[in-house]
Amino acid sequence: MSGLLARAEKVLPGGVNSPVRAFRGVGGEPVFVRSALGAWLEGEDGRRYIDYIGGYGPHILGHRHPAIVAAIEEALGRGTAFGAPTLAEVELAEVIVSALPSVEMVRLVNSGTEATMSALRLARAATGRNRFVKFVGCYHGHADPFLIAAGSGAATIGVPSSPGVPAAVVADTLLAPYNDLDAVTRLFAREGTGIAAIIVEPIAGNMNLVPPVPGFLAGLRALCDRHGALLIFDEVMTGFRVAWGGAQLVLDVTPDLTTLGKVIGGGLPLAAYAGPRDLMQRIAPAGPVYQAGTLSGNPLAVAAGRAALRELAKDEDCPYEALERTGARLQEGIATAGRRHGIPCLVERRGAMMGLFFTDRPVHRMEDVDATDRQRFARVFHGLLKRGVHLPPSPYEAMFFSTAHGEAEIAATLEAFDAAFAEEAAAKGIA
Ligand code: KE4
Repeated sequence: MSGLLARAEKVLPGGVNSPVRAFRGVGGEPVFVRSALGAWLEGEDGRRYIDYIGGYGPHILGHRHPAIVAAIEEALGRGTAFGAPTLAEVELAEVIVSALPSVEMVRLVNSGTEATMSALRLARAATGRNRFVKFVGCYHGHADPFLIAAGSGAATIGVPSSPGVPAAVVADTLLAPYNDLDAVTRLFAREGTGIAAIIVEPIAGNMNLVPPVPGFLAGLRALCDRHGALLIFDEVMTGFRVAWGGAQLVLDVTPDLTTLGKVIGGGLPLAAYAGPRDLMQRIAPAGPVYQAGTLSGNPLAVAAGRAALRELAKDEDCPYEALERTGARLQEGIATAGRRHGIPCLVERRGAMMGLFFTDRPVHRMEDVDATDRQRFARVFHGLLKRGVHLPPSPYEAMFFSTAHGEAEIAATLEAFDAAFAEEAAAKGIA
């Protein structure tokens, strides 16, 4: 173990401040990052890596985008946290409202966890019901009600349902396999009048990238309409990542509430929950549903988020069109390299997020991900890392790329994949 990790583990559980960073999903020691710029990370090890973690989502424009840096510096010149309303947070909320037809009002918070726990509280208050449906492998942050069969980091440490969460709390959490509309239909048949909401990642990104099968989300919408439950789209990851606005526009299914994060904070701590006026007006102080936050709407985070969305909203040189071109080349290049070396792999992609699975079978739900060759993922992960390409350190995490991933980064990435696959094929005696 390097001195740095040993030192970190003395004062930080696992040496990290978020479990997935500890490399438990792939083995080995994490790279401690000293700085980042564009598509590149620079490690304390003095090495440079093409970054496909992307901060787990925020850095769709690359690290230290000049417009975001300038916006933060300008805001810093006026202060950091006032505990008072600011014009900037109103303007950010107005941009979000303009981007999402399902949204009339927004509440800014500091993390995706806060956004989803607050959206659930609101749904329970609005319906007078307590039960809700989540999907195995979806991750909605670490608030108690969601920490059962969770994805993301919870899946890498083998405790998708955490100790410390009272059984009474998760008694109201109903589970179904992702993409299994029949299972949800049966839950409503059994519990219908007691279910406040369904919360779902419209494109799942916390069991790696698992897209919805045709009809799945529309089916959830119909079930909620039929039984008077609310549909919550957790777009913390997909919001403004898969398209301007988010997955709900691409997939043409309208949720009752939406949670957002990552991209809208431009790399600083900012998230949101949002929806129609009649629901959001129930939130204190407009209504009785309490939710608060000392640093909510923090001026630096709001400045970063506004700058990011301003860049993403540009028509000329549309970032989403560039990301689509980059994504198509990466996806095809990696899949081709897999075929070339006889390594069965599935490369999923939606917009600027991508999923890599070592399997020759379809992947529609968590059990399919569990059945993929996760040991191979770990070996290829390290084969890429030593060649200067840093994927998220887990077979349960999606890859993120940015507008800063240009020709050189694409070429170097595909070269590293080809070499890593060749190395894997040779090690496994694959002709
Ligand atoms: P945070 O509380 O970590 O800001 O957001 C929780 C969350 C909620 N909803 C979705 C769809 C999310 O993807 C997340 C957080 N995503 C993970 C990445 N898979 C965070 C990475 C980490 O835990 O360090």
